[in-house]
Amino acid sequence: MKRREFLIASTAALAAGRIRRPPRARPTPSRAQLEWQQDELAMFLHFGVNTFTDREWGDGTEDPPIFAPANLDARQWARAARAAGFRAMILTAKHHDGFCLWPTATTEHSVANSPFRGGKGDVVREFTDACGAEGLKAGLYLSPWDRNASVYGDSQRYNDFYIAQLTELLTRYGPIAEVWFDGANGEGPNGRKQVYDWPRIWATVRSLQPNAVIFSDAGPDVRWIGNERGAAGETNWSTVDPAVVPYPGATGTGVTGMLQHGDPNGSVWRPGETDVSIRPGWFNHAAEDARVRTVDDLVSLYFTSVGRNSKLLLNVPPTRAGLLNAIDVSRIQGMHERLGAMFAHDYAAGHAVEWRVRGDGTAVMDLDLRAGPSISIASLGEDIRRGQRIARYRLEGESASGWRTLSEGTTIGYRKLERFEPATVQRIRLSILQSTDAPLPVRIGLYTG
Ligand code: FUL
Repeated sequence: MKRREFLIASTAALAAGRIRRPPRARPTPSRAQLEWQQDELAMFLHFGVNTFTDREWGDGTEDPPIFAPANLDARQWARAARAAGFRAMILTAKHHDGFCLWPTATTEHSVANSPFRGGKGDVVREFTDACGAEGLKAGLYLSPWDRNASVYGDSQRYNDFYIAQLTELLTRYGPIAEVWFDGANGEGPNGRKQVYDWPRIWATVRSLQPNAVIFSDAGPDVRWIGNERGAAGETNWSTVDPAVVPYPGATGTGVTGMLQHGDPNGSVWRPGETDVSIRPGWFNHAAEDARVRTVDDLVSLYFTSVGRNSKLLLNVPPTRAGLLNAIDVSRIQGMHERLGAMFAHDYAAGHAVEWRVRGDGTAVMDLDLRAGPSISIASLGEDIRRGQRIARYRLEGESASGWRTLSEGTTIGYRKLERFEPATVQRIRLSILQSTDAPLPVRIGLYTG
């Protein structure tokens, strides 16, 4: 359709009140946010004193000598991640127990006082080196809640202490692609109340690692998806209203909905990250070896995260030996192979697409498949460099018995995956029934599944 015709069509739709045009340009991703999303898969590594005490939340009284991984090999982590299609890894440099996996000048509660490499070890260094060697991006988790630090709760002093830790991590180890701030704080009613200086924390990341994305419930670059089950919202906008989740751990009206679904009229680009563990816990517990997620389960997590305009941050925690467990490695490898087979042949590739915008502002894409393959998966994608626009769509297929609806949905964004009953179709039609701005052509991939 020519630009003039399109303008007439969208003006008519606006006049009819079908499209709500925001007052200013809609948000679009930064380069770092775009790359973050295109990576699709990142591996989370929870590792620390909890690995040795078999706990999920340490209380900060652990003795550093208990941290004694005898065969730690970060290259094994990175090789397994890369071979399974992951493009980044994020390590818990410090969890809530306050134990630091690098030799820090800020506390005695660190690897420097453990037997690991005779007290000369640095897990963060081995981790970032391994990421570099395997071509993976490195990310770090630095828990704000610290149950060991004596200054925790003395707000100004702890903020200084925390900034010093962050500064060590962001200046010693080369490029860090993602800095992860969790929102947990389990202090009870009589616990120490710490007021975090988020503006200062975020400004520190910006100045020391300007290309990193900052993750937290409140972004500012990437938001938590709101649960640890591995499910992004079926409707998932990458834009949010920042006032609804003003700081990590905020609980208020609308927080869960904003994290899960975003907001079509949100003023900032803040896509959701879906973090979930391959095991029942975040840390490795040998007793849970029989409960590692199956390949089927992992594939379905891919559909409910990457396939819903999110990114999958899958936790695969190292064992006490300091290695990824063979069961976990075989499951992620199985997931990679299954997905590879599923998306090996795109039946839409090379077929002519016809695109037209109707008088009412809705748009239609027709794809002539001629041969009539049996398909059961569709991958849809918007060009998010121009923002996220689609709010409702329908996918139909034409066979000898006529047209039938294959799937219907709301948002698409970077990637939307649909599974449906296998259908032998000659033509495919995607109708964009509602959008927040002028609809643009969508990437369509069709697979047998
Ligand atoms: C939460 C923590 O409390 C869990 O232990 C885990 O690290 C999860 C990813 O974030 O806030």
